[in-house]
Amino acid sequence: MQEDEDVDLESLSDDELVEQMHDDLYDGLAEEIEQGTRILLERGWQPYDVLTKALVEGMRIVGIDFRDGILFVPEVLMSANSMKAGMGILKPLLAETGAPKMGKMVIGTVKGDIHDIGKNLVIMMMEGAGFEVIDMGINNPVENYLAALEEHQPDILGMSALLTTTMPYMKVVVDAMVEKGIRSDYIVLVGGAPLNEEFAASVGADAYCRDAAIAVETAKFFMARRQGSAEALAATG
Ligand code: B1M
Repeated sequence: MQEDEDVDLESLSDDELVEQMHDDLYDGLAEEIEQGTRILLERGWQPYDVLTKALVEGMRIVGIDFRDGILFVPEVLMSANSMKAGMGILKPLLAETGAPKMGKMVIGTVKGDIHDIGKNLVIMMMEGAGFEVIDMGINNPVENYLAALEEHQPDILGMSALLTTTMPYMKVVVDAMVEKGIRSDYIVLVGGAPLNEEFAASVGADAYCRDAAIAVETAKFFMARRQGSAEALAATG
């Protein structure tokens, strides 16, 4: 790890560069993160590998020191902004164009929660896999979810929560859908670091998605099942 701010990123080996990017993310150096991202791509790295090995892993390290009281909110915000700068370069590469639409999803972070990096990654990966995605942003009360479902008529509702204090709000949303008699019209997928499968089942979601790649796989699985049932229904008249 090099502390020198003027380190020449081009001169580093791939492993050194990835390690340096973890440091730069930690230090909230957005320009360096953009440069490192570009260099790895120029060296033939797959966008998904740059995302997971350099950026997501860097944020994991930031999270440990945030938890332990070594980093504070302003510093972590700078790390988050640097991560977003790198994601901005990867986004068009992960989002293929012209692919037939696989389905439509609306997704938002729940009320009381302003974490959006994970949600944004899910959006990037879903768009890359050919889904149309409507981003509801952060801090969404139940009314926003219901309005978005009505307006956009998606196949999938996605919810994200990063705090143990906000994740129970997902049940408020699912309960409201049940109450309105629309729960079975949608596939409900949930995600966020503190969740797990048991929790997803307990709030009445269809599935928990551990990461963005699994969100894509899960969405495809449920869309295929849905289309299969529709075809079966049509066949039986
Ligand atoms: Co916050 N924060 N934070 N934070 N923050 C965590 C979550 C925390 C674990 C840190 C820690 O203590 N180690 C902790 C939560 C503890 C808990 O509840 N158990 C925490 C805390 C306590 C807080 C505050 C309360 C701190 C304070 O103010 N004292 C505060 C709360 C603000 C609020 O929301 N009301 C707060 C604030 C912030 C910042 C604003 C500084 C910043 C957010 C910036 C932003 O998002 N724009 C921030 C950050 C960056 C983090 C950490 C460090 C990183 C989160 C992240 O972006 N990870 C985080 C520590 C950690 O998680 N290790 C932490 C990278 C991202 C790619 O992963 O979000 O898990 P993740 O998303 C993954 C999967 O979870 C999944 O796919 C994604 C991609 O693979 N996924 C989904 C996520 N959503 C999905 C939805 C789906 C499917 C999959 O739908 C279908």
